[in-house]
Amino acid sequence: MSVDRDRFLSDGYLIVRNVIPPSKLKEVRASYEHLVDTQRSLWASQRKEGDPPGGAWETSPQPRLGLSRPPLVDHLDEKAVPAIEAWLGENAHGVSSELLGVADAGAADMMLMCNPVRDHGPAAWHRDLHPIDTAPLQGYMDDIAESGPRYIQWNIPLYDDNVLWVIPGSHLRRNTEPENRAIGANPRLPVPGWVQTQLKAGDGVVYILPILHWGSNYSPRTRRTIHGGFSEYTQYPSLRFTPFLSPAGQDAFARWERRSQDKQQQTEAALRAAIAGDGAAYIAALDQLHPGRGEKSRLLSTVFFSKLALVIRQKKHPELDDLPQDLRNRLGGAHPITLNWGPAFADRFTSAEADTLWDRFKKLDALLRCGQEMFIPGYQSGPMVYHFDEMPANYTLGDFVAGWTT
Ligand SMILES: O=C(O)CCC(=O)C(=O)O
Ligand SMILES: [Fe+2]
Repeated sequence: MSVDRDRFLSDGYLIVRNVIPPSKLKEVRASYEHLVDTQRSLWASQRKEGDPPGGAWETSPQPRLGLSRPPLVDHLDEKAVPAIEAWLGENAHGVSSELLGVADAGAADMMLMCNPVRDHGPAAWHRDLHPIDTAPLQGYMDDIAESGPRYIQWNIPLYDDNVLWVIPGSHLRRNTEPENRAIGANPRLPVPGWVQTQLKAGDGVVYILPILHWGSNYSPRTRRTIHGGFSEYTQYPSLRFTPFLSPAGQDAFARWERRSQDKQQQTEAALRAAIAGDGAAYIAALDQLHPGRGEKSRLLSTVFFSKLALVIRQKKHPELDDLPQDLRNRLGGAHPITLNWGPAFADRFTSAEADTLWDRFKKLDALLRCGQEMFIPGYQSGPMVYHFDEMPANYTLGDFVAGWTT
C-alpha cells in the first residue's frame, strides 16, 4: 500500500479504501457487536439514579466503547480478537507508520463510536485540542510543519458513514475570522470550507489532530465506527487481552509496551536533567525521546513537560488549590500522546524533586498564561487564563534553560 503522504500533510486528512478488507468485514462486525453487548450490560449496571435502564447507551449522543481501558478491557476475551486485530492490518498499522514517518506506529486508544438510540442532531465544530493541559495550537502547528505529526487519528466505519466533516488545511493554521464568526454564532452549522467525508463500510479517514472537524449528525441510523489513532507515544492501562491474540498481534503489543516504558524512562531522564540544571543533558534526553525531530519539537515537548511538572506537583501537594479547576481535573488523567504519563508517574520523584522541577518550569508556565480569561471557539477548552493559540513570543530552548539560573 502506498499513500500520498504529501497530500495528507497539506490537507490534514486522507481517505484510505479497504482499511478493513471486505473479506474480513463480517467477522470484525460480529466481534465489535459482541463488545457492544458487553459494554451495554456494563452501562446498564453502572446507571445512576434517574437514568434510563440502559444508562449511557440511552443517554449519550455518541455512545463510545473504549477497548483499551477499564472497564471494557477487563472483559475482553477471544471473541474480541477480530476487533483488536482490525488495528493491525497493513492498511491501518502499515499506512499509519508511513504517514507518521516512523518504523512501527503503535495503536493508541482503541475505541468504537455508536449511534445514539434517539436523534441528537449535530455536535459542535472543534479541534481535538485542549490547550489548557497540553499546548497552544501554534506549538502543534510548528511541530507538524517541521517534522510531521506525532499522532494521527482514524475513523474506520463498519457501515457506510458520512458523519464526519473536516476543513482541509486547518491543522496548519489558526481559525480564520469567518470561522470564528460562524462557530462563535452557532457551532452546529456548516462552516465555510467544509468537506463531508463519504466512507463505505471498511474504508477509513485518517486526520491530523488539530484539524477543525464536525460530528455533523448523531441520528439513530446504525453507526459502528472504529475510532482512535496511532503514535509512537502510547500507554496501555491493561494488556490482559494480549494472550488471546495471534503471535503477530502479541508481538506488536509487546513491542509497543516496551517502547512505552522507554519513552517514560526518557521523559524521566529529561525531567531529572532539568532538576539537575543540566541543559545539555536536557536537550540530549529530548533528542532520545524523539530522534530526528527538530527545535520546534523540543519546544513543544518542553511545554508538555510544564504540564507534567504540574501533574507531579499536584500529586505531591494535593492541598495546593492555586490552579484553575478545569486544569486540575485534566491533570488527573494520563495523555500519553502529549507525554503526560499520568499521576502514577509522579511516584518516580521525591517531594523535594517535584518542587525543584516546578521551579524549572514555572517561568514557562507564566509565559503560557494570558493574564486574563479568554475564549476562542472550536476548542475542547472553555474560557481560560492560558493562551489558546500563541506560543511565547520569540522563545527558544536556550531561553528555557537560561531561565534556570536567572
Ligand atoms: O463522530 C465523529 O465522527 C467525530 C467525533 C469527534 O470529533 C469527537 O468525538 O471528538
Ligand atoms: Fe473530535
